[in-house]
Amino acid sequence: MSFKKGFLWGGATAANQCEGANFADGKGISVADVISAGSHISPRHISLGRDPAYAYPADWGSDCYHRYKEDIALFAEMGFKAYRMSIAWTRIFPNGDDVEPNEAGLAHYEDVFRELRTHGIEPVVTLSHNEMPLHLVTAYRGWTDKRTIGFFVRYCETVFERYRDLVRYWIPFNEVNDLLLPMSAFSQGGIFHEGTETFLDQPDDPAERLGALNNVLVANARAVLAGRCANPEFRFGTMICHITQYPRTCDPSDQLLVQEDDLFRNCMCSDVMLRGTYPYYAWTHFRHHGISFELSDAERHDLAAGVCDFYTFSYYQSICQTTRTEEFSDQTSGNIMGGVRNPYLELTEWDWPIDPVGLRYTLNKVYDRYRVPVMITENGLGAVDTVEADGSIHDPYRIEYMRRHIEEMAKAVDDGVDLIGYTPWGCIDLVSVSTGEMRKRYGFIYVDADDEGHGTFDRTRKDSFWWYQRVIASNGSELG
Ligand code: BGP
Repeated sequence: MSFKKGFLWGGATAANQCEGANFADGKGISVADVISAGSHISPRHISLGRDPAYAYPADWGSDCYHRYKEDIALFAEMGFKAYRMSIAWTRIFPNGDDVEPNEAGLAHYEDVFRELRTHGIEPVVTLSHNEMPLHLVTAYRGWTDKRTIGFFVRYCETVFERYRDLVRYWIPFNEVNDLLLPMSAFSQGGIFHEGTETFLDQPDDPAERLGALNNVLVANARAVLAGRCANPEFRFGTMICHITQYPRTCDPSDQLLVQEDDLFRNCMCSDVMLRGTYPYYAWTHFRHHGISFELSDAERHDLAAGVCDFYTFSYYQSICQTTRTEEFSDQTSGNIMGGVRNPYLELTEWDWPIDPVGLRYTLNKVYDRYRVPVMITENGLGAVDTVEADGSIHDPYRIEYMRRHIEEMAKAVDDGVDLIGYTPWGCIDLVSVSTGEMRKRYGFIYVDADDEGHGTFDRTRKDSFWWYQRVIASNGSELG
């Protein structure tokens, strides 16, 4: 086992899924606050306002806003070296286009970062994790409007200035490539189409959506440039939802299909963010799909100048693809997108394929492509946990999932990949983004809350808590 000294073992959350306290201290309303509760079988509902017929799980989350000191103490007890979290944009600029920031929001995160530092935990901070101010959706149509770039950069400059000595690692956008899919139009693009009912099934205008994504990529570059002025020590990461793909057969047509889709979905955004320019295959794709958008000289310049420093990605699963759809029709679900079933892989309770070896494959792929340090900023198993009569929670399935993934990470390090950190998702139980449920749990720490937000919200250490504590203490060499 070969993780480097100072390896950033930790965990990850996002404000809208764990903070709760949705209307506290001047916070504005965000896109996450109008996406209703749902379940595995009933999709989350979207509207441009709060509909009394629905409940909104962002209202309660895991109550981390109030309990962050207790939570950080638990992270420290596990031995965390890093904690990936997000700032809710609406706590800093409640409407997004405000001229002055909300001091209460700024003060809150300052307290959180100081608390982390007190425990020797490095904050890794996402600036936009499905938390765009709703006002930017209704007044500007989200990222379709270039003025939104300026609003985002002002927000970034504000937090860079305030936390310049407290935070070093920044991730401007969570899973930036999700906007390549229609289901992220609202939550990431701030685009609401008349007739939208649910998160999973939104009307779509691909040209508008990809134009919005271009504005996001320009905003990312300008955030990097602003950050370098604020503090040259800042380090900026991509965050790609990497859906690793395999051809279902060795038919060369399946290989080509995967090559094309992998480049577009998994590589295009990080190519722009790390190489500073759109790759050739992007323009081909745009041309074939009748997509064009405005990219000024200044934007081209900033994309080239404001490249990121390290590569981060989420990894939960892999999928197969095939041109032989009649022969292989079995589908699996997954993070953002599913695919054709891989007969060699088991599925989680939510039908996501489990593929630890694919993580080693992916780490080698992305490191070979970019040759910058790599961090895995999300990975984990969503599962239902049972609380025993004595209050204990035994989660051997989670330990097994993570053990197998960490083993493959170690092999990737031996392969030569410069892996610098691992922050598995939902280190403390939080609300699922795809289903809005609480029962789909990822945490090492159990939160006593149900899908309706009922419960004490008390925290309990699961078996995986003690296991991960040993993993960190041994720098990844004790995985048993
Ligand atoms: C990623 C998101 C996270 C997280 C994770 C797990 O796409 O960045 O916010 O939620 O998926 O997905 P889910 O919550 O649907 O289980």
